[in-house]
Amino acid sequence: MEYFKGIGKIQFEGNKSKNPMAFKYYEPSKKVMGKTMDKHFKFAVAYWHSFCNLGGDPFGSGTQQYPWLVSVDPIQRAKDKMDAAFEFMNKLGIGYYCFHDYDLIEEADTLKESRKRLDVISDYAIDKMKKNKVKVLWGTANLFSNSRYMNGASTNPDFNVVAFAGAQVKNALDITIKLKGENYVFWGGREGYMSLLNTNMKLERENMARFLHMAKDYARKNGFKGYFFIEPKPMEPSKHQYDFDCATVLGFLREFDLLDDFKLNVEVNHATLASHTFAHELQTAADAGALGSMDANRGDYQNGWDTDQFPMDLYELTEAMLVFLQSGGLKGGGVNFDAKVRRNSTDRVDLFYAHIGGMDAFARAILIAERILKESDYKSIIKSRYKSFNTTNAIKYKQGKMTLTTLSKIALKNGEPGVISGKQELLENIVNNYL
Ligand code: XLS
Ligand code: NI
Ligand code: NI
Repeated sequence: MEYFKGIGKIQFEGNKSKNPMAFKYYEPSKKVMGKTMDKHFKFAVAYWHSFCNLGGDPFGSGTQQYPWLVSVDPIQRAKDKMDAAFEFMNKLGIGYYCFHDYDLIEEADTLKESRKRLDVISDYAIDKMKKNKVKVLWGTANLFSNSRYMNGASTNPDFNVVAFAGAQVKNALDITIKLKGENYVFWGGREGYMSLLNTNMKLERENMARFLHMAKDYARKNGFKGYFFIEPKPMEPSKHQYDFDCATVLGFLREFDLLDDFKLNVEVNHATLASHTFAHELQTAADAGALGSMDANRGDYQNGWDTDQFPMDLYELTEAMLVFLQSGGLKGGGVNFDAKVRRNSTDRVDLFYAHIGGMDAFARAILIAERILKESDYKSIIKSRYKSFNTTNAIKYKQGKMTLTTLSKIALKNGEPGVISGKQELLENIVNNYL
């Protein structure tokens, strides 16, 4: 069955084109800073938002009528959903997808039965992936939807729930490895707390680290070569999540000796929920050599929750691409559209508009960032801002060959420092001029 009727393969037509079903900026083979766009980005579709989520919100049920979800048989339903997903990815020309275990197929009543279902659908996926040029960017386990995880998964106070989560992660790792997934994600939606009054935070964080070590050891033993990613988010659904932001997660990974295998998956709106910019979070991850992957979306200036809108904000993305290009890109990951069409965007074609727009926004932003770096004074302004660190004394300082006493002597000799402008408005103008 064809689910997206009347839609052909989406082509690059350039920015003069008025065709809403064409890329204006995303040209997979175009080189930016010596690397093709498709390699820079490795765009991925998020299975959950695009093929499972019916658009329900706390005030009303779903609005989407997905023809691939009508069969009464859960296995058939999963296969139909996969047919729709592969048709969509082929037509869009997107090379990757990301999934939670129970996006691929619904969870059954028992663990055993769920595993059987996962085996069936991953066989089906292997077959589809052979016939199509589509790969798995990352897999993950949904350790937050089922009510058994209401007090957490690996951080649950009940060891039996921890064990259950372990079984689920083992299965999710097995199918990710089976599908040659390039990475594996942990997003700890319920790994946190609602009230500190009932929480042993120290034990919960230690348990989380133990759990991650076990998962990593298991996956490595079973041939997994990719990276594990932690996806920081400050809150929602928990009031306080342990993986608050990049800096918090980096501290955690260092504390528990996980930084070699674990990198970060940075999501735009998770950054803003943590009161950071996306660029700040990317920079924090990159500076630690841990910028693994991105979840692309955007939040809303008025709403303080995870709206998961498709990324459209050119200014935000350009700032992000400046960090991305200067830090040498992603470690193993790609750009996953963890975004959903609005609840009232109910035509099948809306899913195409959303992804075309998101891919074009990233492509346009990277082209702008490239020009800023190559043509403008942006880099030289920053360089000059730090030029005092090239003096003999400052070099000694950077090499750690200076004491506080010497530092003090320099100050006594040089006297009051001059007034030096930070030039923020000039830099903002430069960015705007290239937008
Ligand atoms: C939720 C997260 C989630 C992860 C995968 O806010 O973004 O979708 O990406 O579990
Ligand atoms: Ni995400
Ligand atoms: Ni999110």
